[in-house]
Amino acid sequence: MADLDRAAACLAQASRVVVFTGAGVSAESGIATFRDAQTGLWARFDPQRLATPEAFLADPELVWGWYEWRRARLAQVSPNPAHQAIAELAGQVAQLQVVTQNVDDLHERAGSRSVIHLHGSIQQPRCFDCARPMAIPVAEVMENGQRLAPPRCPLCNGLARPGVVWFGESVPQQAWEAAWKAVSTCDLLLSVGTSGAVYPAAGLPRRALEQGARVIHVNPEPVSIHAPGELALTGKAGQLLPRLLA
Ligand code: BV8
Ligand code: ZN
Repeated sequence: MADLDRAAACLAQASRVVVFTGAGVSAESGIATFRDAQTGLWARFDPQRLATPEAFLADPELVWGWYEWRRARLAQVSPNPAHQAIAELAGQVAQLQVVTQNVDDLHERAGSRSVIHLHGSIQQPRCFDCARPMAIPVAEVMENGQRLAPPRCPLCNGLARPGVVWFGESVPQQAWEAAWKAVSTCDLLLSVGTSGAVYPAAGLPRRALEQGARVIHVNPEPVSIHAPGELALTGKAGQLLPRLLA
């Protein structure tokens, strides 16, 4: 039985599904992933160097400018067929929970509800000092690498920071607990477009396998699988998911 048929059979038997996504699910919307050597976000900047509180404090204009460029880019793109197929899946299974590592809002814009954002949201800037949410209109167009001074908090004069989880920062407890609970009780985890490089998020598919769920990976790169309950579909999410979830 072809892998896609096996995956579809798994899905047909599933009633509690988690869709776990990474940057690859947004790639066909035109949002650079982290690891694409040519266009990836790492290509121009090393997020591990930039996506940290230390980097922000050392050079707020560089880091704020990088995130605002990403936020301006997001305003110019749309959800792709992968996001849409995931949103439609909610009407086909008894329980569906989307857990994303992405900081974009493309799942929500495709119609997915109650998306768990393990690494926060680029759409929710807040004050670095008092954490007050700050509604900051995004610049129309920005060049990648353009420096921009972050606005100041009207309450305490602290600097605005992106509402994302940086390296070395903890995943928000509520988000982590909700994700852990969903993964611990699902009978199928669909892992879409992730290199599995960043922890603790990357540990979620293993948790699903350990508790007896099936795991299906969707990635154009081959994904090494370790357990009988695991399946890897090689291909782009925007092409495979509409066929798998049809
Ligand atoms: C934590 C938000 C600790 C920001 C992100 C040393 C010091 C400190 C911590 C660590 C350390 N060593 C390890 C750690 C832990 C660290 C970590 O895991 N580091 C890695 C690099 C080794 N983790 C952390 O720091 C986490 N916090 O550990 O806290 C702690 C504990 C107690 C108290 C205090 C602190 C927090 C990590 C969160 C970082 N923030 N994002 C921003 O966006 O700028 S991570 C960011 O990178 C993403 O959110 C995502 O998680 C990750 C990128 O991975 P992917 O999404 O998988 O993307 P990638 O480009 O890698 O892969 C894309 C995939 O898609 C590829 O496989 C590709 O083939 C595929 N693809 C491409 N096209 C398609 C496709 N698939 C389908 N269809 C397509 N069309
Ligand atoms: Zn403040």
